[in-house]
Amino acid sequence: MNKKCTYLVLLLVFVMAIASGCSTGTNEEEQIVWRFGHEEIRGSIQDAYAIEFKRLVEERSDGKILVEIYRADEIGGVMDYLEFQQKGLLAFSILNPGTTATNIPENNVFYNHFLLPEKDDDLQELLATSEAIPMLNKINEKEDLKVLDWFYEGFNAWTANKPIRSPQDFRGISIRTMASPLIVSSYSAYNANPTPMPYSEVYTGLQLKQIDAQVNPLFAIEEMNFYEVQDYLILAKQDGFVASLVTSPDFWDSLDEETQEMVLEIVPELNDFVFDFQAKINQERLDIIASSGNIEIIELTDEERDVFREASIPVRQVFLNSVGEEGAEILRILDEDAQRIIEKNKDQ
Ligand code: 6CS
Repeated sequence: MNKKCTYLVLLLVFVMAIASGCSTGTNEEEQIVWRFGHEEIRGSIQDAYAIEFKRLVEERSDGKILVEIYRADEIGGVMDYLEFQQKGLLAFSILNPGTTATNIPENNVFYNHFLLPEKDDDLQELLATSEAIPMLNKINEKEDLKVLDWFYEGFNAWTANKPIRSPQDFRGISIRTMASPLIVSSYSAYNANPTPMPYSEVYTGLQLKQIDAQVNPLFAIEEMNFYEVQDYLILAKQDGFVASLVTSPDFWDSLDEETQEMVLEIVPELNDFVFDFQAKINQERLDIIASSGNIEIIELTDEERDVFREASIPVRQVFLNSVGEEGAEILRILDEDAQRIIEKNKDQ
């Protein structure tokens, strides 16, 4: 959606209320509306999270608060959603670092390849316990994003129109990535031509062969139909898709203590819910992709992954160059904690 259009739609949507939480109704009981934006389509992981958030908030506020969900591209592109959230035009949003790191480079920490644990349970433990997380949240708060939750949507897989088993195979391949500069650098380091473009244009881009490959979690590859227009699905487990539930500090501070407590009680429940949901839906959708007979699935061997791991090492410096001392400390702590958790749980 172009900027002019976006703002016209927004004007329509928000003309009745300037703040993210507006009141409706005239009688004794005023109803409050919270606008909730996310980056994905109906049926996605972010949508399941938003629907569960809506259900719990409406139930626990005894219907006093109504949550309105805005999905991908309904009132703008993801960068618009980031801007609306920072300005408090949305009450809550789900945004991933591929979006927020264009403004807050520290959030790219999750997109350092071969950093996050491969096992879902280890990754979940890392997000729940690492001291790096509150440090990262502090940085976000300075940029008008209050992070309430970081959650996992599954590992990122590649689809391509030719088999990719080594960085050599990426030569001449235009791979669509999100706009975040670190993601772009990661694929340049593998010899590919990273080509950022909006999520909603990827299917057509692949179909028209404007791009040769893309990277996303399995559930997204299925629901966006990317597997229909690609020949190979490559599982390298190089990184994971971590998203955040955010609000704006001003909106948060405007809530009374009881409402804040209600949200803070709901968030860990949502985190558990979405962790189980992502495991289920990613497996189910991998099965759909596999049984379609449309695409060959290649799971890289440990040796093949090691070659990519090696090629990804210099990109850590790209991350370090984009952040200050605090960002460097966040990477150090996250890496150390990930290694410790992997080692501790290795026999489980
Ligand atoms: O690739 C993207 O741009 C998107 N991928 C997912 C799975 N969620 C939102 C994001 O915009």
